[in-house]
Amino acid sequence: MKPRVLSGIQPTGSLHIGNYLGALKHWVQMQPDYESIFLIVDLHAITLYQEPAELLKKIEQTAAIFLAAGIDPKQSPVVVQSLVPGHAELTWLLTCTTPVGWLERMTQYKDKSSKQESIGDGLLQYPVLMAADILIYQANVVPVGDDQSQHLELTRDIAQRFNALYGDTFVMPATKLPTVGARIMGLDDPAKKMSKSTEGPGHAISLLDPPSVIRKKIMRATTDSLPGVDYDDMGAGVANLLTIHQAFSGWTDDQMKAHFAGMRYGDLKKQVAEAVVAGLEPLQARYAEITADPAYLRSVLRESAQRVMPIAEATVRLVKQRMGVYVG
Ligand code: AQP
Repeated sequence: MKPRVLSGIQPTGSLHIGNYLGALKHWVQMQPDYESIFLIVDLHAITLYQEPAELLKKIEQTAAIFLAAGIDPKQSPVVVQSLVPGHAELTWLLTCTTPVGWLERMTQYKDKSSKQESIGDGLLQYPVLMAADILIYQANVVPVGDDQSQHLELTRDIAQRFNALYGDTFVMPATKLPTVGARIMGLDDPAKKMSKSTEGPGHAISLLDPPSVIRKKIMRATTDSLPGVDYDDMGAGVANLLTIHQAFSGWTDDQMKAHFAGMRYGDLKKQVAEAVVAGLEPLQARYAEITADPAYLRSVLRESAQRVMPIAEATVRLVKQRMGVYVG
């Protein structure tokens, strides 16, 4: 039996190179060695208001990007979270055993709630839904970017607490972070992580940006006032550009240093832009093919949900039995 991998992405906007380098790229690489399930977490997306017609479009766009990046749906189901009712059901059951103080401490909650005038309860419960996504499939490994590490720790706390209260029920999932690209920063502000929901034309590189747009965004990226790359005194913007290059090129630290040390920022940016353009070219070509056949994409989503449903139902039934909830 291969260990089971579970991960997901919110269909909240255009997927960017942070989502790709922090998550999607590694999912593709892990497929042969793991039994994988990949989620499009639309129930997470609605913890903040989404324009309904736009959300529907983004769900299918995200699915198409998964396939274009190299997820093989025959091997790894691509599941829209809301098609499997067990996610919401298990969330309620876990909510009842999760102290509210654990949720109020989450950095992402504090960050996102501080930007809202009034906060929906869903934003606070977001990490419980994420715990349910993982625990419902009894996943062994969860590959994510660095920003999700805290939620993964909480998932383990939730699972441990449940197991302690009701007996061994959940597998304890391990976090898997990429060695390069775990936190890609905004091109306009390297103090903030690149994010789908951050506005600004120069903030993120979308996976579907045409080459001319990619080049323009990188040439305008924030660096610092030094003339060129100095490995002993490096600003966050330059470090971010080098990380992006390394994550796409796969060069070692030594290769990077030998090539880029002393290079002027204009030349560095040109080379980073070309690495990104070349790295995204195959994905963009496959995306065009996949979206030309919407019926195929919809059949993948329907069949994927059918495939995972029995696993989800079995876990929910077990959890209910453990808690003494009536299962008939
Ligand atoms: N900047 C990033 N660098 C590396 N990895 C990242 N991820 C997100 N941003 C970066 C990883 O992408 C996966 C999917 O993330 P998500 O869509 O579930 O939500 P998020 O982490 O909140 O990502 P965004 O882009 O910032 O979305 P919004 O703006 O909608 O909240 C995760 O594995 C994440 O770690």
